[in-house]
Amino acid sequence: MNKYAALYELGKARIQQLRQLPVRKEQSLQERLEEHGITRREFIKWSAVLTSALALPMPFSELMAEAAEVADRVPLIWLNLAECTGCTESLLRAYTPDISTLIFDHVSVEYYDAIMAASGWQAEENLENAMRDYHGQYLLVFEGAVPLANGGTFLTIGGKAHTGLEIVKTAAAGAGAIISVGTCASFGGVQAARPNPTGAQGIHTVIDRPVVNISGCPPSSTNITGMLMYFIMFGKLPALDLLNRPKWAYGARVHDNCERRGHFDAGEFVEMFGDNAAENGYCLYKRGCKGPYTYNNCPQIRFNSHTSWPVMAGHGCIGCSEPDFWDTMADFEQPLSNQPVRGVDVTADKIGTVVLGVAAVGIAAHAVASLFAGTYKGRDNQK
Ligand code: FSX
Ligand code: SF4
Ligand code: F3S
Repeated sequence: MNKYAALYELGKARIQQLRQLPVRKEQSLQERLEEHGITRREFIKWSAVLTSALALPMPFSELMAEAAEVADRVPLIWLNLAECTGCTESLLRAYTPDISTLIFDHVSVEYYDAIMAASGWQAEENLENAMRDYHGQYLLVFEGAVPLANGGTFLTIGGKAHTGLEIVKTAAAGAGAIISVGTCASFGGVQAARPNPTGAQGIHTVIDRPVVNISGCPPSSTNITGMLMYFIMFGKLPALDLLNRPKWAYGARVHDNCERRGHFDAGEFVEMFGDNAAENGYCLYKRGCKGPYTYNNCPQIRFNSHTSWPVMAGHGCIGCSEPDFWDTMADFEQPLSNQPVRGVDVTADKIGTVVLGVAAVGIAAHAVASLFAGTYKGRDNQK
């Protein structure tokens, strides 16, 4: 059996297993979609798009649709720690709820600090009940970093003043799978920027279990929903890179799929924001774009109901899905010059200042690509 056939069988068995579990939502997904005027056809299209975002062959789109229908059988606990809540905003704040948002609504959210109605003692009780009732089964999502300085007291939550560190450890012990959403939960994020007074760290550093990192500040709603759907569909974690990010989302650089890449290769750069080159959509490398150093699928997936992404909006990528980007990628509007991968700067300057023939530009661009390929070759840890 080839690997896709085996995965398909695994997905089918998992969905069958989920169907046996009690329905947890009054409304079926079908009714929910109809209420928002979303047709079956649009839903099928959504399944196909998410399937291709997960780098799965098209027959899996049928499984994706079925998995979405039984998503209410999977209990989810979402905990907010030290962060700005932008990740939640990225997922839920659409002008009109898109299909991803509605599917997320359909998942059995047992506890979610940022959006639930309960507060205080009642909220704490809800969390304790959910962790007890669904021990070993719940999908646990962390949003935000965990501060470790002063015994973790920079972050205490609720009437019992549990530290973030205590909450992370307790919740992780009973989880079926753990996902860190956002660069803060993945790598510490803005809290961990130098000098990191609260000792903030990514979640995976304080627990002894595998954690999938969906980095980005914030990540796209597709990357968040895609990861949830992958777990619902297969009951296991996807292939990950060395930073524990799913390869389907973080397997290529922003630069590899950027719509301005042709301008980079042709040596056509924006020199100043507002110049003619900017108006013409030229490459933003010289205005500090960190797309060549950043692994994410933003150019294909985009944000805000798939309407735009940073480079499309006219600003360079700031490297928000990479560890320590606040320190290592700044100045955000200047190219890196003293970084380990500075070869790209030299080459781009040459491309920008020397009049080269088409062939020579091609060779230079190829050299840049190879340089990065070489730099990052060691990151993959799974086939
Ligand atoms: Fe961090 Fe997410 Fe940036 Fe904000 O919570 S990844 S600061 S967008 O919201 O964690
Ligand atoms: Fe796109 Fe930035 Fe790469 Fe230019 S440097 S092609 S703007 S990702
Ligand atoms: Fe972040 Fe760069 Fe994408 S800044 S949102 S990784 S384009």
